[in-house]
Amino acid sequence: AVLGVIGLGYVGLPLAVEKAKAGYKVIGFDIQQKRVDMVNQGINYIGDVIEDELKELIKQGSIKATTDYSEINKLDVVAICVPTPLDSYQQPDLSYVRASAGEVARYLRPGILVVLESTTYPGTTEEVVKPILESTGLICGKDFFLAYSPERVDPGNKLYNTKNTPKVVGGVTAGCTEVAATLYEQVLESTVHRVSSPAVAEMEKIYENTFRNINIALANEMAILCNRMGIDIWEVIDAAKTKPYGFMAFYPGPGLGGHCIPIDPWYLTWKAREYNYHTRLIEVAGEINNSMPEFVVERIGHILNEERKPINGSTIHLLGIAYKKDIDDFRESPVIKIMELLEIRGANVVYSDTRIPAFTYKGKNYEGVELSKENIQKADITVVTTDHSDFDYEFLGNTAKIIFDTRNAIKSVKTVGKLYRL
Ligand code: SAJ
Repeated sequence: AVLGVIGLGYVGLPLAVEKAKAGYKVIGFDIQQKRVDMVNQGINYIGDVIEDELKELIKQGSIKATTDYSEINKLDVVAICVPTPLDSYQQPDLSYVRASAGEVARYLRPGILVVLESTTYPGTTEEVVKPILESTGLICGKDFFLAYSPERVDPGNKLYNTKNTPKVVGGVTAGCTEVAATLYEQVLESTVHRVSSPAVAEMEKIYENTFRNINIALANEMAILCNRMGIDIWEVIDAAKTKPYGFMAFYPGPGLGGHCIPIDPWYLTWKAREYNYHTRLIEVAGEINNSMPEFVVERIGHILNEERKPINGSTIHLLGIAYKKDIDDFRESPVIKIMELLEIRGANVVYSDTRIPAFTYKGKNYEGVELSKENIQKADITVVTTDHSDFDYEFLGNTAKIIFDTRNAIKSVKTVGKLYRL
């Protein structure tokens, strides 16, 4: 069988590799020629993909990538794994999903299975994708099959990957569910959990990510309150974790980054309005999470004030730009927001992040500096914003005058200077 994956990003490429390893012939589709060329040269750009495996699969001819969507007419199955971002009005932007469904419709072949994997609001598969495909005159469930099956990749997770993470599948008809579930059972090692409709599968994914968002917001609110009360939130969480049942530790941080957790709940908020429901908890959690960059900057101000130093003119060294540890992605990273807020206040902000040696944001180029003795000693304060494993925290503890640790990364390290924590 020939399988297609539309969208060769952090979801699509690992899925394409898994399907090819399972013995399928895979065609990857992407609008970015650069990505298509890299895949065809066996060059990997996604952390969770093993480059040697990709090279081997390309050499065997098991995988190829193309920007020519007409090759969809060779497929038995196609998975749509394109981004579902928010637009500038915080509204769902399904333009990539619609465009991909449009291409599939253009080359729709009877008998094909179409699976939407992108995280989206409940109703998308039946209300958006199905009509586009049925505009061809072919009937869903009869002439072709359509299902929703959410991706569950956790970038940088060494334990769980596309292959061994349980998969949820919901088809438009019982037949669609069966066809899709059978495919995943052949491709993945993990269990496949069938649900009665695409909407159930869409909702369970959004629920998973909203669950994380809300709980992180609670941890952040507790951190703000503990700071006012002079209580160490990290000690509180470690103590709460001793409860062997019914408690799940989440940690405060400089804010919520990434392209899923901060974004997905707003898809639900938007759809809920159609049903006259106001998702208050999601909105309050969003306000709390979005307030963390300001909270971090406020704390930096207080700490420098202790040294009789204004933020204005101070050199502030941020450790880590990525939105979470051990990855190289800075999209939606709260650290960028912190940088902006500090620069507005006249600070001289420098950063170190080996995974992100340089980046451009709002037309301005930023270059990282190395975590050297000289750079640390030049800074008026060193802020741990991303707890990358490869930062030398002992060295930092022995060198920095003042450390503000927003990730509890320093933990048991001896510090010669003053150590503050979120
Ligand atoms: N964060 C905290 N405190 C925590 C946990 C996370 O502040 O206790 C922050 C992180 O620093 C990061 C953001 O939240 O900025 C999101 O982190 P994340 O751990 O949820 O990781 P993502 O967004 O890369 O991937 C998540 C997946 N992660 C986990 O379940 C651990 C999973 O929810 C989804 O498969 C994935 O989003 C997705 O694609 O939906």
